[in-house]
Amino acid sequence: MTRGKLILIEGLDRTGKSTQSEKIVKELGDEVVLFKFPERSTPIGGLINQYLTDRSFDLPPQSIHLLFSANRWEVNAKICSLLESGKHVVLDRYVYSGVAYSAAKQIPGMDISWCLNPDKGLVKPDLTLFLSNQDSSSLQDRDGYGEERYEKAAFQKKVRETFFQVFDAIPDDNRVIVDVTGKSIEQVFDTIMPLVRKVLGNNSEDYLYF
Ligand code: ADP
Ligand code: FDM
Ligand code: MG
Repeated sequence: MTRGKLILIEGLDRTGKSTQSEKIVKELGDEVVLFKFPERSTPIGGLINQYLTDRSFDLPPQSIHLLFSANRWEVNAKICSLLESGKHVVLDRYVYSGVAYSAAKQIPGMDISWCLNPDKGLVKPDLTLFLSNQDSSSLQDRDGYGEERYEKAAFQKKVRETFFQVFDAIPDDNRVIVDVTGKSIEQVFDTIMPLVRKVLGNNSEDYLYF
């Protein structure tokens, strides 16, 4: 049996990651399992959820960074065993968000390399689709924007720049920047689904790791 493939949907807040991840899973049915990071249902995920939604619950940037990474490690064994069993896994955010949001805070010592370290050893996706909107300010009009800690225009702009620095720092031949500016949900889906199908069709057995 060939192993399943790991597909990651990345991007800033409200670029359509969850919408597109869910559409991929709906399209492919039983052969794929969806995970969303942060996974808020675990013990560590509960702390992360509190940090994101309750401004009176503060943590040092280093601590929350390590919790986001620990949250990925909490779920890692499950993801790996699904891949081994031949199921494909779709991720809604993962390591790149982890590094970009923390490094964007520009805390002395917390550079991209520091931020990546606790994620080293996690499986690298067979395909990463970064949903990129040229104008992050237009995203503020979408439902729910501004409810959580990082949803502020100035910080989002910084995160966008940092994502591209992270992409320069972490080589990945399987990463595609998808320009979603002005595209409808269906137009984005029609752009990404052929890329997903192509990756699912190749029979590489080796895993890549961060
Ligand atoms: P994310 O998971 O990246 O934060 P969502 O998928 O939750 O974003 O989408 C945020 C909001 O924007 C939702 O109300 C969704 O229906 C809407 N939306 C998603 N993609 C598009 C698009 N291409 N054009 C217009 N609205 C969109
Ligand atoms: N986020 C997400 C991080 O800061 N680090 C991480 O490792 C991950 C996975 O959490 F603002 C941020 C990004 C976003 C917030 O994400 C919650 P969702 O996709 O809106 O649930
Ligand atoms: Mg989402």
